[in-house]
Amino acid sequence: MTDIGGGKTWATLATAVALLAAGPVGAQGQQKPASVGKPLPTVRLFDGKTLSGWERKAVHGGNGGIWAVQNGLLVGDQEPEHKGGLLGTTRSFGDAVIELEFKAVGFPLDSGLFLRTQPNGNGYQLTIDIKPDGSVGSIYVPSDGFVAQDKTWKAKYRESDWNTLKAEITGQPARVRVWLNGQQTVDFTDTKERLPRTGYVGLQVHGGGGSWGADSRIQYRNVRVTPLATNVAGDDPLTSKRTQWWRDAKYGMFVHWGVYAAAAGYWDGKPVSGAGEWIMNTAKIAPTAYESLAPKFHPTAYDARAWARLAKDAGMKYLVITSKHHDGFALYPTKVNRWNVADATPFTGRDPLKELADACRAEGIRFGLYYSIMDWHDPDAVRGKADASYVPRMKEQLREVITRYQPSVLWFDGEWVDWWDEAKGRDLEAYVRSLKPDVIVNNRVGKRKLTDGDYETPEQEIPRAALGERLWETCMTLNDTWGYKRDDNNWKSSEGVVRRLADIAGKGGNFLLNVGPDATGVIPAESAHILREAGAWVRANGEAIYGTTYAPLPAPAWGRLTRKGDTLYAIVLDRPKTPGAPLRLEIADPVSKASLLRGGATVRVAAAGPGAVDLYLPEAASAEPLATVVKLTVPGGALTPVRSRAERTAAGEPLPAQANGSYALSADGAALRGGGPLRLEGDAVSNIGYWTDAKGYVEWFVAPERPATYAVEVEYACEPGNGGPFAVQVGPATVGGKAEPTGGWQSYRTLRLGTVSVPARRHAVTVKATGPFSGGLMNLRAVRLVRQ
Ligand code: FHN
Repeated sequence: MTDIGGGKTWATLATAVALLAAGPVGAQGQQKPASVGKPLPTVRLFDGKTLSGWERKAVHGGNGGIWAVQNGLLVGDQEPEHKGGLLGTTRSFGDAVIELEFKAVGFPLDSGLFLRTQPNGNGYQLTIDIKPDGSVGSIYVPSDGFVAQDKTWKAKYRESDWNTLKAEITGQPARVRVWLNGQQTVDFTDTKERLPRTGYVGLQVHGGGGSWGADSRIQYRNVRVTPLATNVAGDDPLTSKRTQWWRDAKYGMFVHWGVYAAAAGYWDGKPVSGAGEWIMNTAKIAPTAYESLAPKFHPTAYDARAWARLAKDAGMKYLVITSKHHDGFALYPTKVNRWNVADATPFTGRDPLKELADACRAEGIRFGLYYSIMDWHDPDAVRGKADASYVPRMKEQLREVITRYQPSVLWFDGEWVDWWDEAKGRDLEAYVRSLKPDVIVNNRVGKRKLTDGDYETPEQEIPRAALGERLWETCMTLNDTWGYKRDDNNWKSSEGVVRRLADIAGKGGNFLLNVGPDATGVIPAESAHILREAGAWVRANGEAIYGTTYAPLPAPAWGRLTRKGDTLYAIVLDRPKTPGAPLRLEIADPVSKASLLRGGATVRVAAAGPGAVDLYLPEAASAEPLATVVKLTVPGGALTPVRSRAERTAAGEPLPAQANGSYALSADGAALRGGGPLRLEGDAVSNIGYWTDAKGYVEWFVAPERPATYAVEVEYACEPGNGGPFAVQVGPATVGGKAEPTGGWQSYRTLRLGTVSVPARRHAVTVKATGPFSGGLMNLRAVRLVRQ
């Protein structure tokens, strides 16, 4: 928290004051009153007994301040050397009303309330200060110094007595209103839109000033937050009954089917690159020419029941099929135009969507529909014409499919066209919800804003970590195309499917995995085989997937963790190479019992130092083909968050060793240094890529308790024509190597570089280029320090 020192801060203060001069900010119509959403159930942030739901945030050079529960009160104090800190909620909030009571016991050095705070403390947040001069009110955003400060605002709080503070923050740009003891003291709008849409709520105890030991405590009680609905549905998708089935389902089938299947990736007898369903665009085919595909779309082998049964066998709980893709072809008999299966193809008298909707219901699979806003076939689906003619036609088609097939999910796409905007998105969302209030809608109904629809839609990738405050679903192809292409046989393996599902479930997301049936109506045999093979595992271990969410624990290198109440599921994707060797699990809470999910054989749990246990898999575990699930009971269910490896490395903290004293330093725990395009990427397993700048390097920290010698191994991949010399430095010791091509950016191999010996202390471990290299140095997956 910068005191009003820096010039820059002065500048913004000046503007802010100017703003104020205009009287309560906003009176001049600067701020459009944010539409305050419907209040959702109030959440008690402080239960009067524990600090569950809170974690100390290392900001302002402190480690979070000293926080304790005393006689039902939340008491904050600064650390020695006047280091201040923040106690933040583990959950993030968007639009909300925060209410609390505070009492300044001694001489609180600048305490206060933080809103929309970013996990890493970087970036903007909003601070409502409780100042030593007894005033509450100055609002400021870091690095801009004081945004606004004016005497009229500085309502005085009652010293050594309880005060009520209420803050409401809504919209983007954010509008903030604050009441002290019922009197409004602030009405501020972040016109520069610096504040993010969401962030955690923080209670601050500020360091500096006053001599340590002087009573600088602040007491809080009755701390609660009432989230305000920001979505059209007017509820909180994270917790509402409306989304419960979807959150529990975790795994669904995506179906891309249409006349492009008749092209199968070819036009004029020539293969066309890119995704099959994009052939009209990629091959620049005019609508009239493209219509020649329709007569070839005659799916006589179409068996909707078989599709629904395959989804079931795969362990999938819902299915989303393309009712209309970008080519505008409607896979159902629409009355809106003749470019549909009934009027344009020989597949007359049948309604593929009706048959599939019925089949899904018969198999207990939830039915959903994909609909493309972009439409290459409709001449009015362009800027300037769409609003008047195309959008009404689109709405009519949506009315048709919603009323006829009652989809549980509407999966919009193609929203990136320049004639579509947020307002149209909210209008369309309100329209489809008026037709089916409980429908679940993805964020592509609008412009993928955090307030659009119910969930995020990462495509062909898996987020690095749980998104926490937002539902999400990764959609992915089984090969490299969504629509059928007869030559695309780059299939993922069933093991790859299970690993991705475990990774996604371990981050609290859903997985929508695609099939592209051919023009006869048959789902490619390879797809069916992979889904069934993975499905055997999913159905046998479903308890560890369905109805679970993520655990606030670092994902182990050997697997993924899901959680349901006080049960933790450890999905072991890589069993120990050395028989009988344990698996190290970082967890701060006691594990009362552990067993194999399948068969129930006991798993021995041994303490492994502070914040970790070792799991010893019984023989029976090796019977599992794809992955083994260990079911652990953590009494009380309140898992103490353990920070991720990346967070600890970012804080310069050493990562824990494995049971055998070795270190597995994975890409997702590294700090990326030196700037440049270096980045973390990859889907099921992360790697560091885009290593094209020699200044870029990666770093971790280790701290062996005794002097140690390690064999250094590097797991990397390198495309022909790339690569070069590099070195791994472990504290004072360095070993060098050369990243030779490995056959491709996804063909990983392990390179043994030699051994290093280091004393018992904290060491930085870095990987740096040591000479010129062509293209990219390597894709780095992990560095292993194998204890000798
Ligand atoms: O362009 C489409 C693509 O064809 C496919 O439908 C995917 C599925 O999520 N969505 C779009 C690309 O983002």
